[in-house]
Amino acid sequence: MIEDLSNRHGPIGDLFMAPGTIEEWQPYRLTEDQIAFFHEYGYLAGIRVLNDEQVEALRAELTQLIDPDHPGHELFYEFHANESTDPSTALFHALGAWRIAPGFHDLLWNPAFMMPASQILGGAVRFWHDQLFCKPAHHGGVVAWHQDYSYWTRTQPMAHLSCWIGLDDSTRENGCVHYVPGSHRWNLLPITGLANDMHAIESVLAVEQRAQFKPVPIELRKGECSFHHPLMVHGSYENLSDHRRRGAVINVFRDGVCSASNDELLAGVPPIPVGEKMDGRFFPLLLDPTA
Ligand SMILES: O=C(O)CCC(=O)C(=O)O
Repeated sequence: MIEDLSNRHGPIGDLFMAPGTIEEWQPYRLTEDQIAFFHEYGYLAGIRVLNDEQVEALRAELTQLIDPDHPGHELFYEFHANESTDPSTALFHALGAWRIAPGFHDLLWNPAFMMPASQILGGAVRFWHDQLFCKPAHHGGVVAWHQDYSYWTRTQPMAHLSCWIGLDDSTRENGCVHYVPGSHRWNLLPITGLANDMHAIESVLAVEQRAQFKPVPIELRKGECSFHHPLMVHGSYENLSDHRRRGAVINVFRDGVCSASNDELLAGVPPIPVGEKMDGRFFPLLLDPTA
């Protein structure tokens, strides 16, 4: 067994530099227009958060993490070598890499992620969980249309944010994420499945929502990210191309979000009673812009 990095609430290595002064934070700040775009459409894309060296370091860790014999494997909250029930397509999906690999751990404290996240959330940023989504070339599976918050109602109020980070160039051909602009203003939709029927969500859409369902592809260069609102309807099509598509996701919420369940919130994590604030070893505060 390896060290469980959830005990470490700060960067371990030097993959990401920690700004020391207000001036050093400036390059990471979003503009007012970018923040306004997020609130208008429910997403913001094309923000660079990794350089090539950081991408390479995370790719190398990912290659090892995918192996179920990895010595830290037991620390994943969830691990689906193939979340698709159709064995002819493959979607690797796992939660909890931050506990196992130093690069994915330190990624949470990446200033290029933390600053935009605090600006969009309008407050201090607390970690919820991470995710890995990987599609191989030629037979990569879909991520069906869904809203993230439909999986997260055990944490309230809804003040959450997702950041999808490309570890490969992601394109229409290799199954990039698509967003339905404006869907962050819709009601909370029920879970209709994550990895099989791309269009299962249609069965729960109102007539007006069907009319407004105009997805846009979010093509990103490796090292770029997109942020999306917890009600944003999003998904990604299969990958039949010659190029694999790997992505890492960081899910956070504004500090102050509470537990809404007395059950385990993530597999193996001690429960937090209903109404108590999410914090402690598994939910570190990443950035408090007022501190
Ligand atoms: O990687 C994908 O295709 C889907 C990612 C996703 O569902 C998410 O970031 O919430």
